[in-house]
Amino acid sequence: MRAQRGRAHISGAEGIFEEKDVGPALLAYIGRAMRHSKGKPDALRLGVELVQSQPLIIRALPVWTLRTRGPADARRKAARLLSSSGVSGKAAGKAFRILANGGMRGAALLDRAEGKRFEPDKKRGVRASMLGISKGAMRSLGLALSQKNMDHPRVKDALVLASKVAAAPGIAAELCISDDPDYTTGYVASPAFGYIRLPRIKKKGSPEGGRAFFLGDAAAAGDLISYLEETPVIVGKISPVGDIITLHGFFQAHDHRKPRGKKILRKKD
Ligand code: WAQ
Ligand code: MG
Repeated sequence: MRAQRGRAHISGAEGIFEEKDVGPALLAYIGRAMRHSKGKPDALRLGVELVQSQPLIIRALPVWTLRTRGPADARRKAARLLSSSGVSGKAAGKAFRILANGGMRGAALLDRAEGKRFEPDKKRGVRASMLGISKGAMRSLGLALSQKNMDHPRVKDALVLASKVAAAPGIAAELCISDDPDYTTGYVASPAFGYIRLPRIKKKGSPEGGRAFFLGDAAAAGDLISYLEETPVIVGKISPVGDIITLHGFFQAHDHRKPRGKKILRKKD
């Protein structure tokens, strides 16, 4: 689904569905576009296509929410998480500047060392597409999120997208800030840490926002783009949804459990 008013992009969303669920899914997308906080669209396009190859089944990233005081604090914490995922300060700084400009439909694709960009079209960015979640995983996710008071279609969509991106070969991390003026929670996601929500990462009313994907291996950019755009991926299992914690507590828990990451984590909040 894609909705716009004039040339301005209002909202876009997609999923992978069984044939019998396509109709209800389209109706739900229409409802979401017509009630969007960015205003009523004057054009709404729906598209349906057959998934041609067997989707890859992946597990969703674990979810955490960090305690943040405001935009400066949330961004500082995002930068710390990115740095622990192997993203240089230079690359992170570039991503924050791109997101501050807003206006992209897709994500910026940057190498994690220098922040060099790899999107074929820098205005549009790279779209993660061909993604979805099984009915069973959707039900478990709804339950797990509602226990923490965060069951919202936006969170589910973002988690599915971030889980596909994090499962990509060669991805180090992702940074996301919504471009909706009313939605101020962003996230950093990485295969090493999971999906870490950052409330208050922008001021209410701000039109800025976007996504940046950080590449571990710049040579793999072509393969990564085709995976993101074309490989069908379905979330078939979820991971735990955690509480609101401090960055210090988060790093301590991860250091303690020695997860997939091989990096040395800094411990101070
Ligand atoms: N692929 C790549 N980039 C995308 C895609 C996609 N499929 N969809 C959106 N973007 C980019 C685009 O630049 C948008 O401007 C930007 O991301 C933000 O999109 O846990 O609502 O749909 O509370 O506004 C995250 C936090 C919400 C959810 C993200 O993003 C939570 C959100 P939006
Ligand atoms: Mg948006």
